[in-house]
Amino acid sequence: MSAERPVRRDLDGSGRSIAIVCSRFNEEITKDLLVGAERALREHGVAEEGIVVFFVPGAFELPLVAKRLAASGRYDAVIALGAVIRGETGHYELVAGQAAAGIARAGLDTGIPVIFGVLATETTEQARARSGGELGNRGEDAALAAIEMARLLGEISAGS
Ligand code: INI
Repeated sequence: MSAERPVRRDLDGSGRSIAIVCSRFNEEITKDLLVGAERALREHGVAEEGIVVFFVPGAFELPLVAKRLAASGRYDAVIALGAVIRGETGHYELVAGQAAAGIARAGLDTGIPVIFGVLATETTEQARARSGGELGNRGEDAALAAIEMARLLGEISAGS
């Protein structure tokens, strides 16, 4: 079990609408990232109906769906969750690199925060440690980043 993370009182997600796109590849890991992300969103005030989850086959498919969701105008932020593990693939660099580049592009192209919640590790054990194990949960980190970025971009738009 991961150590319990204190609620960040400065991050208030109430009234926010957040989409999560989650890869099914390495599902044993990504389901824990998803649990962590949803829990952190709820703990920081995002209502149940403000959280929408979509699934894709693998990390390579995350950017297209993330971009479509970001461009829809329905969400304040999009969180992309996945796990790319080198031990299990010869094309680790390609999948991880394309996922990272595509997720960054989705945010830049749409102006909506698209958060990179993709683990890229050497081993399954390293991924476990970062998805609710001794090194925390990258899904939770991604949720907090989504709320922070939604607030920041809102403030910039409002001119404050
Ligand atoms: N997808 C992942 O999310 N993680 C991986 O580790 C991985 N490996 O090992 O190859 C992976 N491959 C699938 C890829 O993301 C696409 O779904 C597939 O190539 C179809 O486009």
